Amino acid sequence: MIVGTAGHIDHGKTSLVHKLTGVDTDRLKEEKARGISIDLGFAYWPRPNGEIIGFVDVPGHEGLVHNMLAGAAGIDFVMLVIAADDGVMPQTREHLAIMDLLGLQHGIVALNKCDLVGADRLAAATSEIRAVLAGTGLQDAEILPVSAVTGEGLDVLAARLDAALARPATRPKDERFRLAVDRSFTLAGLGTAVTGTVLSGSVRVEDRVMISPSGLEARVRSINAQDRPVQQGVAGQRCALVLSGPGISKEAVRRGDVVLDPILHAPTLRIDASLRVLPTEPKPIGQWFPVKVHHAAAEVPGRLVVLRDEAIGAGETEFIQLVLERPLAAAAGDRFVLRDTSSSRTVGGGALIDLRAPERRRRTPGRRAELVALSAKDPAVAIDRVLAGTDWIALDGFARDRGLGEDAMAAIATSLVVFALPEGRVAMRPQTWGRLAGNIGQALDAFHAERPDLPGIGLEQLRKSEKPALPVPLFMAVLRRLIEAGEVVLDRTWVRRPHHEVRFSNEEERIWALILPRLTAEPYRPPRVRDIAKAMNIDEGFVRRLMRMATRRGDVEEVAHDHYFARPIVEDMAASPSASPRHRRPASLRPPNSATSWTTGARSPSRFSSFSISTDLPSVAKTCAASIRRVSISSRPRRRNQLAEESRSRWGDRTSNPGGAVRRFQVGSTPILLRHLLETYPDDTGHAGAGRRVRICRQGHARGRGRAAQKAHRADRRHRAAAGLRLPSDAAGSLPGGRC
Ligand SMILES: Nc1nc2c(ncn2[C@@H]2O[C@H](COP(=O)(O)OP(=O)(O)O)[C@@H](O)[C@H]2O)c(=O)[nH]1
Ligand SMILES: [Mg+2]
Repeated sequence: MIVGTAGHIDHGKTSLVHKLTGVDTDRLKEEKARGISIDLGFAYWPRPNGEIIGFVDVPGHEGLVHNMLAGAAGIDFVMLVIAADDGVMPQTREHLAIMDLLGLQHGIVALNKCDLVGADRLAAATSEIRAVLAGTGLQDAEILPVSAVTGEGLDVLAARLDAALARPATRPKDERFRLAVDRSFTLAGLGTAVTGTVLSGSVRVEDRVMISPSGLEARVRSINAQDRPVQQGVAGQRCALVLSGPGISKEAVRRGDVVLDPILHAPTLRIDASLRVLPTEPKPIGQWFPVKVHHAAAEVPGRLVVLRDEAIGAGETEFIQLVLERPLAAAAGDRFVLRDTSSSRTVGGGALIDLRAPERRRRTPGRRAELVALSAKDPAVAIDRVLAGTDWIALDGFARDRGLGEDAMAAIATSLVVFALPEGRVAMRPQTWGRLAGNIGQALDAFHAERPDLPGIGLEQLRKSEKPALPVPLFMAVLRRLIEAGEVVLDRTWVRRPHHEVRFSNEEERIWALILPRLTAEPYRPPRVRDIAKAMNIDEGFVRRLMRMATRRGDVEEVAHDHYFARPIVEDMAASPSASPRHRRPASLRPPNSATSWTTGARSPSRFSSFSISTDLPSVAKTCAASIRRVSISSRPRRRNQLAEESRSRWGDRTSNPGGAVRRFQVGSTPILLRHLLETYPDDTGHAGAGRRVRICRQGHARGRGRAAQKAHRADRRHRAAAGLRLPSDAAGSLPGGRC
């Protein structure tokens, strides 16, 4: 347990701690010389039950409230010291207000110097104090007459502190480690030591920790808790940690820093909070009010955005956004205190609510409802309330910002539907999941009914059919779950019901029966789409649509743009033996010049694979398999010094490619295409293939298409990546603002 003193200067805080513990907490030279406390003082007091009470003795001077605030973080019990002769003084009120803003509800009033006053004055002081305590967290605190000089009442004070020590701890279990640093120094032969109050969780020797907001990593070499060497320090103790790590020094870790579990390191500059303005504030608090934000042992300048139109009057409580000048390592639910920029008065304080506060749309009714939901202290309640207003919540971000451990989070997640995304887990209510799944099913059924000619609905179109649309990664996770359940099928970038297949209408079937003979009439030189449309005097677009549907049915193959071959012809070409004996030798490929894994196409940042073909083109093509969309092939063997030039120039550009003429082809079926190419365009040497250079543009590469097509194509790539179909490192979508 940590007891924090509070009260006006010279009322005897330091004397009382000294008398109780035997420790003079005024340790600085200047403090001794001037007889006043300047910085925080610490004393440890072993009790008969074996536990140790830690005292944080704060300075009472009005100019040193910032030091007092640094010490007040993490205390469990307040000892408000008021001199009976002086009675309530300005810093009595200010310290009391601060303790109240920090949410402290346990404490005692030590009515000190009772040796100096008579019974009347004592009674008057007591009633004056009672009036001041009214309405604060300490309103029921006992007022105990004591004297640090005569020792009167000190045994009762000690008994009250022991009773407080016996009170069961109310700190939540399973929180992650955070320690608010109030001092750092060098211990000769040991290294850098930091001291502070453990705000939550626990730390063990050898633990890896992080200094936030700086992000320095460190290892805990040893721990002293309440002034004794231990293996583990826990919440509610004052600890000294000896840290080691690159960059760790007494200058690098300072008062205001937080030593924490590395998972919690996510400092923030913008926090939504609830603010109670003290009744003593002279003017209403308006927009962009400059303040000093005190949180734990940190003090950060910032501005205040009032999340409503009117200013906040004295005594009022309202949601605000803190816009900080320096990042803060905080947790949602932490208390803060605001002081004016000249540090002359305490303005108010409250609790932090959302560490990832939005910059836009921060004053909407929806956002307000979210803040109300998030203000719930119990994380399970907060999540439940948030999910009553929105479809989903980013679970890991929520847990991190509240400092929750894995067990606490797992307990909450049991009643929710959880999706594991690369960005972290996302949770939704079971009924939301049911609704989303139902909507997707309905959208698909409606789409199939309306467009039976299409293989399915595009991913992006399906995603946007839900209002508001889910972020891409979450949508893909939802879809994946539906795929696993057999509800839907993902066919490249189309989503369909498992039973759906492309069907021709009777009219389409009739026309197709007239088109097909035209393709097979001249099997190796079939007419193009436009030729067919002209010859039959029908719409070109209609013919193209039929061709595409027929491709999906497997009737034809698109070998070049608008150039469809009947499928049996294509297969026949693929099966026929090569003319030249050279073709039968196994293919040997030079390693692609830039691509690292062109065969899988999964990891290479390069969009191309290029290689030289020495012999057997069809088998090369088989290796490349179906992932090829387009192939360029040079008409001459490449020379050695061409490689560099080629990599600089755009491949396929006749003028810039010194290797000679290059032709590009739209590829439907690669083996056939390559054979077709070589037969149609024999090279200069007469060899079909040897030494020629082939550049393969993998499936999914959008080069050469229109802008809109490229954009759609990139979206599809993202979808596929998110679906786990392919995972190029650059393709994963991200959640907006990290808030998911
Ligand atoms: N007569 C009397 N003097 C006291 C008592 N407690 C403290 N003092 C004196 O008051 C002065 C200020 O005490 P100190 O503990 O430094 O006050 P702080 O500023 O609240 O820490 C010192 O000169 C003390 O000797 C008390 O109970 N009785
Ligand atoms: Mg003092």
